[in-house]
Amino acid sequence: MTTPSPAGPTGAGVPAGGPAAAVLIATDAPPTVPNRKVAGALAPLQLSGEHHLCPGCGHPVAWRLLLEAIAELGLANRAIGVVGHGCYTNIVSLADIDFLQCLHGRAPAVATGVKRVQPDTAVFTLQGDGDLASEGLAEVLHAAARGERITTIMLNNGVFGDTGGQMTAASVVGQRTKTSLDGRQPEAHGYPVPVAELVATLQGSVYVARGAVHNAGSVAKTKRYLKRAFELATSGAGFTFVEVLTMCPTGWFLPTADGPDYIQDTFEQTYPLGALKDV
Ligand SMILES: Cc1ncc(C[n+]2csc(CCOP(=O)(O)OP(=O)(O)O)c2C)c(N)n1
Ligand code: SF4
Ligand SMILES: [Mg+2]
Repeated sequence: MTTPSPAGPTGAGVPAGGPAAAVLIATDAPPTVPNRKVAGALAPLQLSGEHHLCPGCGHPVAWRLLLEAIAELGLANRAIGVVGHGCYTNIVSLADIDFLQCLHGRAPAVATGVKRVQPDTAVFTLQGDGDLASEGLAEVLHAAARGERITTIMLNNGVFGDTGGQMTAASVVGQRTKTSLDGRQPEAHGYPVPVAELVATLQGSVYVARGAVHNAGSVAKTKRYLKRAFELATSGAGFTFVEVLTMCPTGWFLPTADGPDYIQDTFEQTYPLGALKDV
């Protein structure tokens, strides 16, 4: 075994066997770097690191990508977000951009009004799958068909997370929810509604993509999708839509760490990732 020499000024021992030998650190010396994070962890436009979402929730990752995209495109001063109701709505209290909250599912209609009154703004909606696919599906389809110059973002975790994890129109076949304890069965509950595919068929939509936040590669691509969607909508090209698959271990009855694999093994089979439409 290598025996360290007495600790030097840095506190680290020099191995008797020379620099190439294993290094043992003397633990009785003061640390040479502070025992805390040295780089800021807040995203641009993020006011606080505090949120009330569950450990392992995917929404905060999507929030971060959204804020980074807005900041990097220089849209912070003219971005206006319109949210519905859900766990994701907590973004309004920790992001330094303007938000409106509206009735469940109605965000695309409210965003239409905002954009038409203030055409120079970068208007987007942030909605959950319960909000958008279950409560307000007509709103997003009409906004897309009209070619509104807004961006709609749907955070899809396949449950009404905020009210306890009930099944939504986007829950996948076999998914266990509070209202489908034996798993979603097509005979009893029907099939999931693929919102992104529906929006892509409408002439007024110019960009449709589906991303996810369960691994590093998907996180990087999702940010690119968001930036492209904002660029096209703010340039006046038409309606843009980005769906983001997010983890909800609480609503899925899963241990926190199993959330990413559940997206990969289950959601991705129903909702393939990638750009579905690009002008
Ligand atoms: C008209 C109306 N119906 C129901 C509710 C109750 N409600 C509040 S949040 C929520 C769940 C939203 O689920 P989702 O949009 O998927 O967001 P998540 O919580 O999963 O992020 C529901 C049903 C409400 N506020 N208003
Ligand atoms: S219930 Fe689901 S969506 Fe809501 S905070 Fe918890 S993990 Fe996130
Ligand atoms: Mg949801």
